[in-house]
Amino acid sequence: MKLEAVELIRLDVPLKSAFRTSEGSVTVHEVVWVHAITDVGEGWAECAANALPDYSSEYHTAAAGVLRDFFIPEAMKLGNQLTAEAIAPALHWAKGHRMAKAALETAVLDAQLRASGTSFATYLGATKTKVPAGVSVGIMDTLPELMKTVEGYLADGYLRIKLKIEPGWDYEPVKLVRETFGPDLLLQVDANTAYTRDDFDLLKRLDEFNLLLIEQPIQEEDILGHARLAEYITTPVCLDESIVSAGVARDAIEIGATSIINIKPARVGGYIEAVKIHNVAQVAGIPVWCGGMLETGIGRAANLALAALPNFTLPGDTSASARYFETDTTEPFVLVDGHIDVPTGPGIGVDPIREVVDRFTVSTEWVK
Ligand code: SMG
Ligand code: MG
Repeated sequence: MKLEAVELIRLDVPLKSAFRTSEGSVTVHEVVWVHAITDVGEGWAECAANALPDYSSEYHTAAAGVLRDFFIPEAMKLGNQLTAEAIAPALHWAKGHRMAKAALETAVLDAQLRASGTSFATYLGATKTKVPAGVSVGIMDTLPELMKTVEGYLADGYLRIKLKIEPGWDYEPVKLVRETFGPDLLLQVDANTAYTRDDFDLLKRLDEFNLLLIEQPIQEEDILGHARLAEYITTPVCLDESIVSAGVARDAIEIGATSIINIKPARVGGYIEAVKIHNVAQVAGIPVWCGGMLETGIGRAANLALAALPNFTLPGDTSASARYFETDTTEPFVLVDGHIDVPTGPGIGVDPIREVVDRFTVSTEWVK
């Protein structure tokens, strides 16, 4: 297999409503796609980097730049030795930029699997044909607005609610949701690093709500701080931003900083590394679930395949297309009895809808 050209596409996909986290608010999903042209066919991937370097240091135009200037030329240098498995070793010299690396690896993997008639699910080792869906609920201006939103998602059939929290939007909203929807609701929170080591008493107050987990309460580099917090509170601590590789996952588990892991393939450099984290966690008895970066269908399809691996035992942020988009870039993923079907076709199993993609495209750049 050989990489002949890559089209980098910048899309602006409108969201149905603003999505606010402790890091900021987005109303448009601004994203870069990698469209790989190989001698055996084409492949697609959505790069998870946000418009701003707020979730991590990566952002979409930087991802496009590092892909164009370094990663795509490096993959082209592999000549006919190109495989998806060869991408990470070839890019190993370059520090960081894991979302950009993941996008290139995923696009090449999509081409490779389409050519061999293999689905992502089969390649990754999936054992399920559908996966339970949770939904991530942004920070709202008012409590009534939050209640109405949660009620709507429960009516849709979502099996688990994740509330975004930050200082000033934590105890009260969590209490209200727990009291209103009862003790059986699967409920968790995500702080996106909004707290510090000085906030442990505040976070301990959430123990009374029997949450499934608290996700990334403090700074991503502070793994020891998370271990200290995990000793201090009863709510299980789940790391997201901190876990950037299987090695970090192994260490974080060993020091007790995380008893559940949110796996996002983009954050860790791709699906191959994501499976390694799944395996490390499985051996350690640590459950995992699949996170999300507001992906359109192109990114969501591959995440659903990953979420079908055996140690993904908690509902993921793998929501239906309608959670975010009036119009998705692929055939929409729909919620049926709280679950979403894992794509079965070759590669990611879905195709971009040309006229929709054209409508949302801001710019394209060919790298040859
Ligand atoms: O795809 O539903 C989704 C988004 C889920 O909350 C979500 N993602 O930290 O887990 C997380 C956030 C990051 C979003 S950055 C805009
Ligand atoms: Mg998170």
